[in-house]
Amino acid sequence: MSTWMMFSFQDSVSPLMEHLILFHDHTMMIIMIITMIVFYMMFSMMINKYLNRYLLEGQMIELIWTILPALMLIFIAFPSLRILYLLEETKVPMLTIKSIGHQWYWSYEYSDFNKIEFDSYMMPTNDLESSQFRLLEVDNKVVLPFNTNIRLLFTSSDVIHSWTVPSLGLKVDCSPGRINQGSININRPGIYYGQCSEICGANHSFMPICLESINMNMFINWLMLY
Ligand SMILES: [Cu+2]
Repeated sequence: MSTWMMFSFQDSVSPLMEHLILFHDHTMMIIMIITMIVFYMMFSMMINKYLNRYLLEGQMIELIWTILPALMLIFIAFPSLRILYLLEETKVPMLTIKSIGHQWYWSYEYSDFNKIEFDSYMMPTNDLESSQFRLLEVDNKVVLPFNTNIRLLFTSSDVIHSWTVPSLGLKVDCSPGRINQGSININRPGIYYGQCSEICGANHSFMPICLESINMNMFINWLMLY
C-alpha cells in the first residue's frame, strides 16, 4: 500500500456512501457561499464611512434576511432527511450476517448457512507483512459477496461498541441485549477497513473491522470451507 493511502479514507464502495459524499459536497458549497458573503460584508462595513444615526427599521431587508436563511435550511434539510431514511431502508436481503462486539474483538455469525461462526482479532504489528496496515488488519476477515443486498445485525456481549466501515457509509451501535440493523450493497471487490467507534474500554483502538468483498461464486466456495 502506498504511504499516502494511509492518510485518507478509502474510496466509497456503496450507493449509500456515494449519496453521503454528494450531500457533503452540496452542503459544503452552500456553507462556502455564506462564508464568503459574510466575510465580504464584514470587510466592506469596516472600510466604508456610511452612517445613519436615525435608522430604526427596514421592513424589506428584515423580511429578506429572515426568509433567505429559512430557504437555505430547507435546501439542506430535505436532502439530509432523504439520506437518513435511505440509510435505514432494508431491501429484501439475500444474506444476513450477525456481528457481535466483545471486549475487545468482533465475532461474526453467518446463520443463513451451516453454523458458521468465527472471531476476528487484530493482527499484532510483529506479524504483519509489508503490504498490510498496522492496527487495521485482522486474523479472520468478514467475507461478503458484492452486488448483493446484505442485512447486517449488530449486538454486543458486554459494553456498547460501534461497527463502522467508512467506505460503506455504515456506522451502527452494538448494544448489549439489543439488536440493531444495517443494510449494505457493496459494488466492487476489495478489502475495506473500519474501527470500533464507541469508546468501549482499554483496547478500544485495537478491535478493527476488516471486510473482504468477493464475487458470489468465490463466496460460496468460501462457505464450503466451513
Ligand atoms: Cu469497541
